Amino acid sequence: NGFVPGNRSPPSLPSLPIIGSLLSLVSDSPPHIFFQQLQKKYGDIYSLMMGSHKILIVNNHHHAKEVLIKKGKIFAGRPRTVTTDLLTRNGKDIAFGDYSSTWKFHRKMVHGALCMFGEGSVSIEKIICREASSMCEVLTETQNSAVDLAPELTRAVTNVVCALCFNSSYKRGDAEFESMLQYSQGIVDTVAKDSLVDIFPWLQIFPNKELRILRQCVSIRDNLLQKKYEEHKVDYSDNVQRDLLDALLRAKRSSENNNTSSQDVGLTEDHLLMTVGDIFGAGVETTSTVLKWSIAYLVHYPQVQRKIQEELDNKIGKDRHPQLSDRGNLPYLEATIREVLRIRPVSPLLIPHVALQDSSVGEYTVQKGTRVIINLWSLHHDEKEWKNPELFDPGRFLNEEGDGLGCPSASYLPFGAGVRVCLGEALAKMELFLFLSWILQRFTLEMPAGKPLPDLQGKFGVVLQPEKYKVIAKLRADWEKSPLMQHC
Ligand code: HEM
Ligand code: PLO
Repeated sequence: NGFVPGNRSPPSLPSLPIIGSLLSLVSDSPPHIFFQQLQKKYGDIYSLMMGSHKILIVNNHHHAKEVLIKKGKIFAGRPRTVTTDLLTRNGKDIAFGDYSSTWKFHRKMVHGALCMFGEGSVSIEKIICREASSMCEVLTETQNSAVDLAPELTRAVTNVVCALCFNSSYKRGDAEFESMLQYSQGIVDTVAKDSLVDIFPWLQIFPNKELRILRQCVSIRDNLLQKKYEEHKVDYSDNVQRDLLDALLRAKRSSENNNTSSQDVGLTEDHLLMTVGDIFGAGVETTSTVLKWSIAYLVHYPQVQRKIQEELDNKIGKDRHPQLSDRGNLPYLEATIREVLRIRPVSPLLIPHVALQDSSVGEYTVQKGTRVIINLWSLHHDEKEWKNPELFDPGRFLNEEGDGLGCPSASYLPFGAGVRVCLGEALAKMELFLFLSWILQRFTLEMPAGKPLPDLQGKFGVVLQPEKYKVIAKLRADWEKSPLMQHC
């Protein structure tokens, strides 16, 4: 009938001159929910204008996979925005950097460094267990009092990524750690939120509180990164590779010895610093956020917590610590982690992608330069794919017999997919499994008497964070007697 796929424009929101601001002004809902609501009127895939930029919003998994996997390379670009440019020295990092040979090279380097730790003598597992153990000691001390676990969870996660990036770690109360917590929260609160300056860059010339905070926080972060870099240069040796920063330094030196300009291969000091900055930042903010969500849900659903503990008691007992090789034997814990990542995805809109050439999604044409937002929230809350998507039910990830994992829907991409898939997926999964199994083997998490349960809505930003809450970590029956209490 003359229909050619890919020659139609997607439904489009009325293009008002300031539609960008309209999004945040017209709706009380955060963008991922608002974009999900707009599906009713415009369908699963629609476009809108933010300032002069055309944005395509994708709300179902078929189209999402076409963008991320089938046409992954075409949609592998990243937009430049005022706030991410400030954070990354104009896109010299991996996550917000555009598709280029430099970007590919740095992704490969990080991948290599992460693999080295998997096989190397100090395996990631050992590092995570060391931190889990130290965290459990602190929880034992603060037992029975209401505490915000966030700082301790974050310190544990930070130390894992610190070991990976800088071969260092932080003690409790370390001033540098406290300052990192502060600047990082400041960055999360202000970067990549599609605020007005990102839509209308000329607004930068006016005083802007958020931008001022971002500049301040980035400058504190940059000083920290620079310090680590200088320290590494001093005791660097070609023969030992202690961490990611050493791996990057080695690549830089070898390119310099071969007389290739570091500019050409993207191994300038800026690029090195921004790559470690990404891994350090992502390593800290993502995993700690998921741990905070997990604990919030566990106190809301004590029956889920009990079931995980039963599984831990049956499969591991109280005489030894959980280890990575137990992962296959603890399907209910694994299912709970998957359900947390479904119901509260860390990155509900992923990071925007950009079409590097003219292309299409489904039956619609997409012009080069269009920004594509994958609404992971819609994928994870799609009623056609998930029964009662708002309900927290780890059981949905189990097979029919309930003794192993199943795959309930293809509409599940917590780490993205394709060319831009998360670089830390394997690391994050190891951490989530080990930290949660260590905690729940020993402690039961409860709300302090008379306090309301944690809020489950979340604050939208570059990561979807839960609001602060306090819980009580109660040592489980018989734990004082466990041999693990003596030498943990
Ligand atoms: C990108 C999720 C942990 C490093 C991403 C993306 C998502 C994601 C959704 C964007 C994919 C896209 O734009 O298409 C998560 C979740 C985590 C997690 C749910 C924890 C549970 C980590 C960790 C690291 C990391 C621990 C570091 C070791 C990165 C990097 C990118 C990325 C570097 C950018 C990749 C690129 O643009 O090429 N992650 N992440 N992530 N993640 Fe993660
Ligand atoms: C978190 C705050 C840090 O201070 C800087 C930083 C670097 C990398 C970012 C991360 C922040 C937030 C989560 C991001 C990560 C890169 C990939 C990851 C965006 C801003 C996700 C989930 O996509």
